[in-house]
Amino acid sequence: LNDLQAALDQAAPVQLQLHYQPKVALPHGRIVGAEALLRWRTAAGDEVPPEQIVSLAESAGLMVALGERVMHAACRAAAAWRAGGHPDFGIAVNVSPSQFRSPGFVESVQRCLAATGLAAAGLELEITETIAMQDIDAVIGVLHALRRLGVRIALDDFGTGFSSLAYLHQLPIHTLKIDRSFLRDFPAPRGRTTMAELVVRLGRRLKLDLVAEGIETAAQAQALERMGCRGGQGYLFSPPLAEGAFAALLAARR
Ligand code: G
Ligand code: G
Ligand code: MN
Ligand code: NA
Repeated sequence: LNDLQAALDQAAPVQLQLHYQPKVALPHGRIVGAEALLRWRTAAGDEVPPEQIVSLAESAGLMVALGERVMHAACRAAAAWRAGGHPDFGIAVNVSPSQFRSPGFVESVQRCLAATGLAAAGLELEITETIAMQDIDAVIGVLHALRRLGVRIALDDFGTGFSSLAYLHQLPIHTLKIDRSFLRDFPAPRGRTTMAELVVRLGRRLKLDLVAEGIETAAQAQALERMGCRGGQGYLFSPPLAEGAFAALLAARR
């Protein structure tokens, strides 16, 4: 915990880094954006998994500050990539529960866009079912305020939490992200229905954009595209990359 506080205190945050995993159009893999993912290598050289960083930061009351730092860095990078020849590039940023519920959250998003010059449509905030299911009316209010800014909203890890379908229908979101656990048995032998397929059908029925996570094989990418899932992330295309490596990949794919 003291280490995390120290990592946050540093003027030049070399220990805390953002990696970027390409988000691609299916089935071919043209890069349309990226998801920003937190990485922390401690001074002692240990890699701390992002879930652990987030839960540490949450319990220490540091998550709002950390979340703002992440969003700012990701938006700054995305603005540069849009200006540098990828005008439709979209950056996806994960939002933690305490961050989403903090009173000034919508204003902090607005400030971040103003400070980085990123067009609102270039930012997609990823919220989890845990966020979405608590105090649903308040959540819907915040989501509408974010939509009024022009920001996009994705529901992350869909299907792994406890959201009810009745609530899903009410949530003003743009995108459903299909959790990578659903791709483990996918595609299935002919005739067998998979969870991935059910989620894609549900998303299409609700007229949501779909992004499948954890795509590892070309067969998965093709099957998803055939069902109508137009977005994907996964090792088939690229793992999360450090900022410089991601920029190089983006430049090479122009
Ligand atoms: O990169 P990796 O697969 O290890 O990330 C695991 C999970 O950690 C992500 O799916 C995401 O939910 C969470 N995570 C990564 N970066 C961030 C971040 O900046 N903020 C929040 N709240 N969660 C993040
Ligand atoms: O936000 P979320 O928890 O979904 O973050 C995605 C995480 O999943 C990334 O941190 C990344 O390390 C991991 N990941 C990304 N692509 C793949 C993949 O194709 N296979 C597996 N097993 N993990 C992946
Ligand atoms: Mn995510
Ligand atoms: Na996810």
